[in-house]
Amino acid sequence: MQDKLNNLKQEALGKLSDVKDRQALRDLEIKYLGRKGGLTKILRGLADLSAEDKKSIGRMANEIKLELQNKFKEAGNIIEKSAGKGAFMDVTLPGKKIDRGHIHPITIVQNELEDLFVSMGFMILDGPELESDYYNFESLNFPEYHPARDTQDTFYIEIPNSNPPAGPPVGGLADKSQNLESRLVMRTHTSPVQIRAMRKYGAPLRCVAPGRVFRCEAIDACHEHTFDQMEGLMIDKDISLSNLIAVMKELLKGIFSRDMEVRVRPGYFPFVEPAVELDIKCTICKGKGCPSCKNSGWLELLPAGMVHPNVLRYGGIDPKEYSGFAFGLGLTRLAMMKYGIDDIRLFNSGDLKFLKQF
Ligand code: FA5
Repeated sequence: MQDKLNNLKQEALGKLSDVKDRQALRDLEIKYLGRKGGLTKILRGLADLSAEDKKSIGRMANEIKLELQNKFKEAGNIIEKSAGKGAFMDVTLPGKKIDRGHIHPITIVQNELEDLFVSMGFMILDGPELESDYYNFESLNFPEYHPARDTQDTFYIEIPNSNPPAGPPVGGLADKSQNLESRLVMRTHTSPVQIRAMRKYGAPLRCVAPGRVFRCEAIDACHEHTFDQMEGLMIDKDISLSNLIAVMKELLKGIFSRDMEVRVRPGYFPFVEPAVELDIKCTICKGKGCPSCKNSGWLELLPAGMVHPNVLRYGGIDPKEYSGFAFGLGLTRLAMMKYGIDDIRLFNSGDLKFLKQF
């Protein structure tokens, strides 16, 4: 048995000196030291030996096992080192691609519209998303009791001792600004920027105000709780519905670069009189009816009208001298129609498969 062990050791060491790679080393280690390897087979014979031989042969077998394990380890280190030395780097291979961010589809449409309106002499304005009840409703001719408030439900937040607005309305309207300025809402539309702009810049005035708005909504393919609008306002002497229609046409031509089928119907908003609703034929179903247009074939896109005299007064502008039009474009829906997106929920989904298409 001693001879067998010595032979196994010599054979293993001889083969080890020829090994050049990791796989061959692993195979050799299994062949001699593995559970079914040569050394284990020899050790099975220990059972037939006397107690004394068992002791001495057992010790010898352990020493050989330890020696071989060390030699395999050394050989492994040498192989790893030489693999590192000879490693080849191909500097002509393309590098790791770094993912670049890109512009969100709503921002693309917003940027296009901003360029268009700037070319027509409009300013681009911004307003707070957390807005006062006063600017969001009261000064837009929605008094506290007005049922039209129900169409734009949102969250109310009470903040005592906050700042009052810039100044009282002109023309004898009750000034409730102190009370209503301290009651805040997540703005339900971009229309409050109308009053802010009038008070800051006076008349004449041309501005658009894009931004995010919030509503307590039942969500579906064409309704979100958080979506984007773009407010438009033009105030000057002798502004009429014809000016409004001309600007609406420019807007649609600029975005779609083709004639779009639209319909105009009477609308109602307390802050414009008269009010119109411009709907666009659904580009998803081509007017046949689908979930994106609530099966009507048309999508409400652009409500508008002539600014109500009370709103001009709240803005500090004399309605006897000036008139104006305003519109509130549904920017998110416009992006749906422009790109043929059939579900509004995709915009805020954070789904990269969707976003990477733009
Ligand atoms: C308003 O918000 C008015 N402030 C618009 C306005 C401004 C009228 C100036 C007159 C003068 P309305 O609630 O209809 O109106 O919303 C305007 C547009 O926003 C709609 O035509 C629609 O395109 C879009 N919109 C409304 N609710 C949602 C919603 N839940 N999800 C996505 N888009 C919506």
